[in-house]
Amino acid sequence: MAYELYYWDGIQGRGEFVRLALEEAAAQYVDVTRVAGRGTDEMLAIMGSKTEEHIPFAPPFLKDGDLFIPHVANILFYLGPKLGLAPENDGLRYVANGLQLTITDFVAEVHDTHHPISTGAYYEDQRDEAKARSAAFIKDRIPKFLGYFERVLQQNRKGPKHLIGDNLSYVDLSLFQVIEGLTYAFPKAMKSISNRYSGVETLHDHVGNRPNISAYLRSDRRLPFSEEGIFRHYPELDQPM
Ligand SMILES: N[C@@H](CCC(=O)N[C@@H](CS)C(=O)NCC(=O)O)C(=O)O
Repeated sequence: MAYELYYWDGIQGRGEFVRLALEEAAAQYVDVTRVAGRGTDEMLAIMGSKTEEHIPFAPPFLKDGDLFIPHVANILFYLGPKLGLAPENDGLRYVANGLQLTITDFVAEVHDTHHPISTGAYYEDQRDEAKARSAAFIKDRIPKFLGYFERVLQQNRKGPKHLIGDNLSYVDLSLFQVIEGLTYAFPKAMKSISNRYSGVETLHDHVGNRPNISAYLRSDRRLPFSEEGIFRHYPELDQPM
């Protein structure tokens, strides 16, 4: 049976981290809110259900049979072994999960660059705070997170091609998406650090050129970045590092 992915229609958002894993593995899945006749109402009905067991708080969530599995890192922890995108070794699966949770933290900080005060308020009503938050994010947090992932790559005893061992994992796919998103949101900042994190850049290029990922990126299943998602481009928030 096909996996069912629930996420807000029309944006990449956090759902994209799950889509990339499903696409790389050529898994059968349904992007439910994009299916005519199903749509966002079906997702909201599950989240608001008064009878379903184990209802999710927020999308993305995956439905596999009777199971609802929420949170990107948790979904990927579940899917990784089934899709052949997790380490074989049990202990290393927790290492992968730790790396993915670091990406979760990074993504939350990306979100806070444009919504530093309230998720529920308009960007325009928190623009000044967003400018201050983005400046600090560019100066301190991008280098700290990317520097960390660069070290993980360079210190991988199997070589710097992957974050863990010598096989592709879902964490590699997620780091690719982080670089895609940062490059969209903060092009000046990212240009100013080009070549600084060579291992991360190589991984990004390598993932983007994988046959299934490259075909997906060119397909209409890959939604464009926009100012509705997590990675938003507001020129006033972007500056060289
Ligand atoms: N920790 C969750 C975060 C989920 C999340 O924040 N989802 C957003 C969309 S990307 C949402 O709809 N949140 C609703 C809310 O927080 O009220 C994950 O990594 O999946």
